[in-house]
Amino acid sequence: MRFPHQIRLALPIAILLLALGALAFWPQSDAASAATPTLQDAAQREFTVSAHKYSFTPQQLDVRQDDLVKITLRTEDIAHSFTIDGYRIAKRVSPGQTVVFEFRADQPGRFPFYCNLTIDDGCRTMRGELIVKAK
Ligand SMILES: [Cu+2]
Repeated sequence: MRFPHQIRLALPIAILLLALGALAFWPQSDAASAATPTLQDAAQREFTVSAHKYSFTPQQLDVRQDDLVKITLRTEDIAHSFTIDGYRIAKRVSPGQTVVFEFRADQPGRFPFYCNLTIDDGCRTMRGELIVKAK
């Protein structure tokens, strides 16, 4: 009567070994590792943009395509906005406030930014440019 007892022990162990073997040969997902290098090449770029009557400082933001761009926006006087149509960005900042936002500069090219608020006529002269250099 020893033999059946040994089988009862051996069976779970065999199943366990088979399961471990299957895990070892489980196909690795290449999708994630293939997509990562592109973004790893990209840098995070940080800018502080100050809006005031009637311009932005700085007026030009230079980044490379796929950079993660982080902008800290503030105003030195009245409310202003930082608007880039090409990236569908429109951020409003009030006095005493700081607005922080991020976007991936995935499209190369030159993108004007401006203040779209109409409270003050002078705001229409507020212009700048985001330049995204192609990879
Ligand atoms: Cu403005």
